Amino acid sequence: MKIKKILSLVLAGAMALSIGCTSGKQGGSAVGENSGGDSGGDKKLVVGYAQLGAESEWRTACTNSIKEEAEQRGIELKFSDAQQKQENQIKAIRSFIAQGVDVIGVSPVVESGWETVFKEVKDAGIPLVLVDRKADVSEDLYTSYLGSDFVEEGRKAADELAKLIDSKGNIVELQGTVGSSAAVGRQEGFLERLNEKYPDIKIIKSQTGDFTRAKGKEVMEAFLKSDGENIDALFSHNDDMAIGAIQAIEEYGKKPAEDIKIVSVDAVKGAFEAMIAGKLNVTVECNPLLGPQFFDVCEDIVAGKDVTKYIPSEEGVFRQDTAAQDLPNRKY
Ligand code: GYE
Repeated sequence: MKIKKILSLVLAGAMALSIGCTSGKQGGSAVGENSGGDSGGDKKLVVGYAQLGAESEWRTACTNSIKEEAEQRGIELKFSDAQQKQENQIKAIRSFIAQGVDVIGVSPVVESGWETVFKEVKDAGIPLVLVDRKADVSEDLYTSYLGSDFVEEGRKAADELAKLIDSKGNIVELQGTVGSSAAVGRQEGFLERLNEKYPDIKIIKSQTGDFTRAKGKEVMEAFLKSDGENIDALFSHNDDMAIGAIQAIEEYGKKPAEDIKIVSVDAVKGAFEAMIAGKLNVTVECNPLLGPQFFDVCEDIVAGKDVTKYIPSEEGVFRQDTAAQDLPNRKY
């Protein structure tokens, strides 16, 4: 009797073990335990993340958030920086497929041109999560999109800017990367608001500064050269370009945030410093700390849970008058 009992226990144990071992990438329980960190012999969750670049303070915060969170959860992260080039992102995704990762995350530098490679991901049976920026593909090609409502950010920026110039005047616009969902959405929301509510605000110049400080400065210099005496305000699609533009405005001999009002997007620390120095009026928040939400989704997907198609991040607006109080609480 006793021996029988021991034998059946051993058998049950062996079975449990073999289930544990074969619950490969789609296995639920193994992943739940993994998320706690070191879970004995269980398979680690392996995630490939194709970051788009390192063009701004926002991007650095986003990258750090993802790397730190992966480490905390004991997730093996394969990270790639595409230096703002779509072809590099596509290469990275293909290499993640070849390595057989459990989930792929990508922040698409531009919206178009993803169909082929996303289909390859789907054919390989690997779930795909869009992080931060959207791609213009059919919904069956990705599992979830996690990020900001860029159109809403554009609307908020228009309202803030209108307040600063009494709903009338000439403005210039520094756009983000051409064809990126962040730039497309921000411009759409901004224009929508101008058309609906502020007919006396005119955009007299609009050009891309590719989300970088250097380009923001260069393009603002060109705006000032041709229309310097005519510009009442600047709408910049991100803080880095606004910070570059501030330099250009000062070098031109005008006072940023006074002679030329400035509203930008992101709410990175550099923007708070500029507001405290009285050189930037408003920044609309766009949250880059996507690591925790990203790996929550990855773990849920692999555990076979239902995930929503769009996961929004929460965001606010910050103005010059409270910048000094706000800065110590900012995490990026
Ligand atoms: O606003 C900008 C960055 O995609 C939301 O990309 C992101 C944008 C962000 O370069 O600073």
